[in-house]
Amino acid sequence: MKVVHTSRHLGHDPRIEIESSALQPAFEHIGRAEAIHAALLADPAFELLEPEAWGTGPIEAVHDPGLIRFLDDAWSQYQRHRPNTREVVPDVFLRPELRAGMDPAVEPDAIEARLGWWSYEVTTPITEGTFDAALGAVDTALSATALVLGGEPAAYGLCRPPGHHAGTSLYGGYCFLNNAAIAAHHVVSTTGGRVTILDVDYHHGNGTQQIFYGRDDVQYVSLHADPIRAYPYMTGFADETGTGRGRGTTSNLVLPAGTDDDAYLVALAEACERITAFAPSLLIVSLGLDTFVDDPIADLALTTAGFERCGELIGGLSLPTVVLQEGGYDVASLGENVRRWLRGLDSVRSPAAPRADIPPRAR
Ligand code: SP5
Ligand code: ZN
Repeated sequence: MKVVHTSRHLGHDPRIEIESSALQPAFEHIGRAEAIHAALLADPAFELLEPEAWGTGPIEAVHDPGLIRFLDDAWSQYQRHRPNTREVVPDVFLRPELRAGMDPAVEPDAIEARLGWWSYEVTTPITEGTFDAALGAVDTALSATALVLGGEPAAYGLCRPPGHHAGTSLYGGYCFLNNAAIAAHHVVSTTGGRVTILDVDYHHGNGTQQIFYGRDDVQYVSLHADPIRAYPYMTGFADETGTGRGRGTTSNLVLPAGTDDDAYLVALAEACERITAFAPSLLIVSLGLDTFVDDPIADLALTTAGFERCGELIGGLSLPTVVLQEGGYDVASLGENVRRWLRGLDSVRSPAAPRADIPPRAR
């Protein structure tokens, strides 16, 4: 299987984050992607490639251009009056009640206010090279997608930073730009096909859900810890199923603490049924390995062998499949968990079959 990877992720280098009301070593750090890279490099079943440069066009098709401008200059604007700040994090947030009864707010000028305008939480520091790393993760996602549109049955994009918590005009949850959503929109807009994003990260992908909530050309199916106890707490409940044209195209399957391999595979089989009913021309998997039994910020109980079974089950859908990295924080096992998940996917696929519903021009 082809793997897209870039060292540009090294630019996003947080050492600390605020989590559970305490200052902690950052859970989302460069060692994660380095561990996955090392595990795939050591296995001859994987061929590593650098991404191409896609520019900001495909990003602006999904995100507010103001968010892109903010990410481009937030770190340097902050340094101008607070020099030598390593990790930049908001102190305040714009809640509508702050301006209740007044004129609606417009994007403010002060960096403290801009941080609280574009972010919704405090666990996602911006460092000096964060924007370039986020652009590199989008290039990685789009390049992996191009491989699959070009006829590869599957490809993996080692995206870092991850993307599924980033919304149209919002960053947070270790995510700045929504790699999977940008890839999905690119497929829909260039091929006219339908896309499913299957999100198996431990956390609900609030950003991906928001971006496609009113659309019927991209299905969003997520398995995640019940938001009654798990981040992002505000979204991901089972009764969120889409709106307008998008009614019925969002599925949230919520899981109790301690869910093990067998119980998880039952839920994943249900997700596969909903995907089959939607009949997409291409599948994008938002792959989080934070469902692992030893993950430091999560409470599910999947094993390395369970991840291989998950890959097999999804491979059984026989859809052209783009796998994009999201979360997973037990760095000691992360590389092997990704490797086994991808080997599972690959083990059941037949060689690339031409698909009638993707025009040859776009492949
Ligand atoms: C991509 C991704 O996996 N983002 C996850 C972001 C979660 N960040 C905040 C987590 C706060 C959870 N606190 C759980 C208490 C366990 N010590
Ligand atoms: Zn996660």
